[in-house]
Parts: sequence; C-alpha cells; structure tokens
Amino acid sequence: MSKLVLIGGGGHCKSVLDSALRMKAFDRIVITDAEIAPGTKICGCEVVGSDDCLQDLRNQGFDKAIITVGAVKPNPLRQQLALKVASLGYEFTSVIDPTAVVSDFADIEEGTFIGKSAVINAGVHIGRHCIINSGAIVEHDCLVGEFSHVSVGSILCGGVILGNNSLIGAGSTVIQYRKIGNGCVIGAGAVVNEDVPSGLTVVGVPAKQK
Ligand code: JB2
Repeated sequence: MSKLVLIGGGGHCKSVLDSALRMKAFDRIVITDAEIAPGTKICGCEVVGSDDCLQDLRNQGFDKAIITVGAVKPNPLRQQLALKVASLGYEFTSVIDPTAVVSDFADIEEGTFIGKSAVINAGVHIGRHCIINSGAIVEHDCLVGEFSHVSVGSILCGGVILGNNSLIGAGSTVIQYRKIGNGCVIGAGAVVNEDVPSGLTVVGVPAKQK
C-alpha cells in the first residue's frame, strides 16, 4: 500500500478521488490545491495546502501522485504540473474505477484516470496522464496519446488514433479508423467521420471545422 497525493482539488479531483477510494489501494490520500483552504475535506480527504507542500509530503512518505487539475480544452498546466511532480521524485499512478471494464489486452500508462463504467477494449494503448471519463468507450485497437481527454459518454470506435493533448467532447463519436491529431478539440455531441489534422476544433454532425 502507498500514499497518494492528488494535484488539484476541483470537480475532476472528486471523480478521481472517489475511484481511488474505491480501489482500496492506498493507505492515505491527500490533496494539494492552489486556492482551496488547507483543512478543507473533499470526499473525506484533506486539502493540505498548495503545491509548496509537495516536498514535505514526499519527506513524509507520500510516494504516488496523479494530476487532478482537469481540462475541458487542451491545458498545458497539466503537463507543467506533471514535470514538477516528477522532479520531486513521485511516481505517477493510474486510477481505474472498479466499475470500468478494461481488457487484459489493453495497456494503460502511468498517471491516467479511467472513470466509472468506461470500457477499454482489447488492443488499446492509452498514454500517460490521460482522462478517460465516466461512460466513455475506447474500442479495440485505439491508440490514445498522452494528456488527451476522452470525455464523459464519448465513443472512439475501433482503430481510432488520437494524438496528444486532444479533447474528445462529451457524447461525441469518432468512427472507426479515423485519425485525430495533437491539440485537437472535438465539440460535445459531434460525429467525426473524417480525419482531423493537429490543432483543429471541429463541431457538429458530421463534424466540421469551427
Ligand atoms: O497549479 C495548480 C493549480 N491550478 C489550479 N496546482 C494545484 N494543486 N491546483 C491547482 N488548481 C486548482 O484546480 C484550482 O484551485 C481548482 O480548485 C482546481 C480546478 O477545479 P475546477 O473544478 O475548476 O476544474 P477541474 O479541472 O477539476 O475539472 C474540469 O475538468 C474536468 C475533466 C471541469 O470542467 C470538470 O467538469 C471536468 N469533468
């Protein structure tokens, strides 16, 4: 068993924390946040202070971390925080809600969150520090790049290749074998039936450049 620090105490933290508690894999869990008052409890766990506390926590034996500042668009802060936390000697852990269905033939890299009732099928690879949120489906053979976010209830059909730091909006669908580049935003509810080059935002059904 190990001790876990969640970096960021907002809405996304609640989702990750609830799943981390359900995993029963951590002796103790605390939170750092830039604005929330120290001593505040979130799902029964304490906000201990800002990221200035991270070195002290490391000295106290906290060894695992996950970035829980979320993102509803590509957010460089998540990468900056990951670099800072790694430099202090923390190992990143994945948090996988026990209700998620994850194939034995899928790979999930460190620091990634898999939310409630998400489905990750065989042949999938998910990179570091991704968010696969509640009810998302990542079908067979998809590749998901680091720091990307597959939002609640969205679907990547089989063989989709998603780049780094991209957002698949809530309830959207990407049809099979399409490629989405780095830093893309797919609007909520979109249906993507063509490849999306890096840096583009697309919305609608079928999805078109905004
Ligand atoms: O540098 C920081 C920092 N900057 C902001 N370090 C730490 N430790 N915390 C930081 N924060 C904190 O992140 C803010 O003080 C705030 O408490 C939190 C962000 O919370 P918020 O609820 O605004 O967003 P979120 O990132 O947790 O969630 C968004 O993304 C999720 C994926 C929301 O839009 C959710 O609805 C969404 N599901």
